[in-house]
Amino acid sequence: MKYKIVSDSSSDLLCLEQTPFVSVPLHIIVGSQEFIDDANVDLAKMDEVLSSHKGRSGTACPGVNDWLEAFEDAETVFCVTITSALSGSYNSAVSAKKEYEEQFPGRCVHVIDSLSTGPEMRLIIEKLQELILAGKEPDRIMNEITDYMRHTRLLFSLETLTNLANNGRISPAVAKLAGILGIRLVGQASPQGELQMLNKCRGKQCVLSSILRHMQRMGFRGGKVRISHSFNEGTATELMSQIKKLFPASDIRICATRGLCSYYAERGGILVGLECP
Ligand code: X90
Repeated sequence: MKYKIVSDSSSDLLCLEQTPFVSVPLHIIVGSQEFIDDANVDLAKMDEVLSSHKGRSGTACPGVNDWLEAFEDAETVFCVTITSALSGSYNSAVSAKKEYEEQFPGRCVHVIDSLSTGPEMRLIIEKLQELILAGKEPDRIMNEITDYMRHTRLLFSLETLTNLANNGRISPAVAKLAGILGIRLVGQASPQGELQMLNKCRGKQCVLSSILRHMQRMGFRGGKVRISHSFNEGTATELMSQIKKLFPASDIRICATRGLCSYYAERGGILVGLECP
């Protein structure tokens, strides 16, 4: 085995065809219960436990050993993490890289800070796979992926910011908007990998037109779009058909958020990763 792609579970991706791939789970802790964000996580149960839970809840990123286990025996690893601005996942992957390369001279781990999460990570992973399958060398792959990441964005719509606010992942100014009922927030991943608000919406139509407007402002003219939704397939599907209507050539795929993104995006949340020129 030569190449392997590894990411943390915030990518909402469990497996990949044709290329060795492993997802390393984050953990969601609700009172005395812990949900491991792997293929077996019971998302309906987690949602139920969270909605009746009154106390604290939080998350934990993978530890160094979790990453090492995922690297396994690969010669060259491309490791894609959630934004280092909001999680320790990247730092722990970098420590694992150092340990792995020391222990196995000749092997190499490239850790890529997505400065994002969910569907934008999937775009990066799919591009890595494409470059691997094209037979390119690791240095060339890293150059091309760095360039590709200048042309991907993340937009999202959130119905509540409670878990982000309670865990200190958003600025106090944004956190103030957390409890306003009926308001949905449309935002983007900032260039520094933080959550940045763009506008407030009341109702689904406003969310859809706001996302479409921002996509066009970012220069989207019909490339790849990856959508993750948290218990909101309806809005995701509607967004897909509106994008298709404007840009018939776009390549769009929808999936459900796994544990980590479900916890922070909460019920109704939509995440959109897109390519732009
Ligand atoms: O290390 C950990 O415990 C994980 C912390 C993750 C915190 C942020 C998760 C965000 C998930 C929410 C909306 C999109 C925000 C994107 C900002 C870059 C998704």
